[in-house]
Amino acid sequence: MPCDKEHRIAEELARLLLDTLLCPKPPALPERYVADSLQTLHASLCDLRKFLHVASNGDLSAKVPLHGYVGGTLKTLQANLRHMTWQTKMVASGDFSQRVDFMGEFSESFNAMVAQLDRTLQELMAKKTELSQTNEELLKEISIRKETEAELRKSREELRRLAMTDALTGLFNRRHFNQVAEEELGRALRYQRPLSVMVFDIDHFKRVNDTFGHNSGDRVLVMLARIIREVLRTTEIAARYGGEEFIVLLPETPAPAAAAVAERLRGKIEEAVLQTERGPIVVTASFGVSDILERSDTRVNDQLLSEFISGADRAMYASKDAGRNRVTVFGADQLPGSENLDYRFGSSSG
Ligand code: GH3
Ligand code: MG
Ligand code: MG
Repeated sequence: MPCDKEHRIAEELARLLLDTLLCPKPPALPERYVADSLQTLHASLCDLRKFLHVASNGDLSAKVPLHGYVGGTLKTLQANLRHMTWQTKMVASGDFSQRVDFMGEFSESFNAMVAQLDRTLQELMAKKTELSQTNEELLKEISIRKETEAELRKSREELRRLAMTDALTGLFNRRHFNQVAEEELGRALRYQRPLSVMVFDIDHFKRVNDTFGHNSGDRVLVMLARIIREVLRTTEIAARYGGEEFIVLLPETPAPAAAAVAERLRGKIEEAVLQTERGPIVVTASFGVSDILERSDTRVNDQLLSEFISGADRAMYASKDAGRNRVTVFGADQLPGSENLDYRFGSSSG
């Protein structure tokens, strides 16, 4: 049986060690306890407190202060927690193969969470692939559509161009000329601006065909179209009006100026030579020019346009009657000009 004193000392020691374990601030070891083992035990308990404090705040790098069973267990726990920290980092960087197996229920939840993350990510990737495929297909379709649209636009423009041009000469055709002429006539009447029309027809063209062949005749028509383009300004609108008959609309141009243009054209045609296998071809043409008559009524209709053109037409036939290869102005009595101009035809009053 221990005596009273021993019992008190044991009690005091137990209290001191318990307080060292339990109190927020550990009591110091009274100096009267000089035994080494006691000092080592007290110091170890204090170190253990410090270690646990630091570890509970998340620092897993502190050195475990104890050896033996408790120290070994703490080292294992510290190593496991460090490993788990590393595993979490690996998961964060996309490695979903990580599994925790030392922490019971936590391990199960952690592993389930990682597996779920893995599945979700794979589903997302699959969706992304699907979406990018769809996107690619859409882009392809859009570019095909754009191409088709561009082709359609091109064909439409080409059709529009074809619909307004004469295939042989590349000049405007009769239909398009009439359209433009109607617009120009309306404008000229509305704003009281001068406007002239010139008609010309190749002289004795039948003979050209008969002598040199139809193909050579065609080439003459093409040559004439080239001369027309060379002589005319871009504002002047030229068309092939019939087989070997051409027509030109001259905006902002009164009859005398139009007659001068016709005269220049006539001269160029007369000078031009087309070389063929059967010899050179030279042609002339007969011209008729007319400008718009003053009118109080500014409305344009088919009849007005054909009246306007028929003036030039009649002047052209007057040129034919007078011996061909000349220019006649419809309605002109006396106008200065070259000797080839014949102004005797027609009258604006009748
Ligand atoms: P005129 O001086 O009175 O105008 O005599 P012409 O021979 O030119 O007139 P006519 O009306 O008798 O004959 C016109 C000729 O123009 C007949 C036709 O074969 C020819 N012609 C019309 N269109 C074309 C064409 O596209 N190509 C060719 N090569 N000839 C054509
Ligand atoms: Mg003719
Ligand atoms: Mg003719």
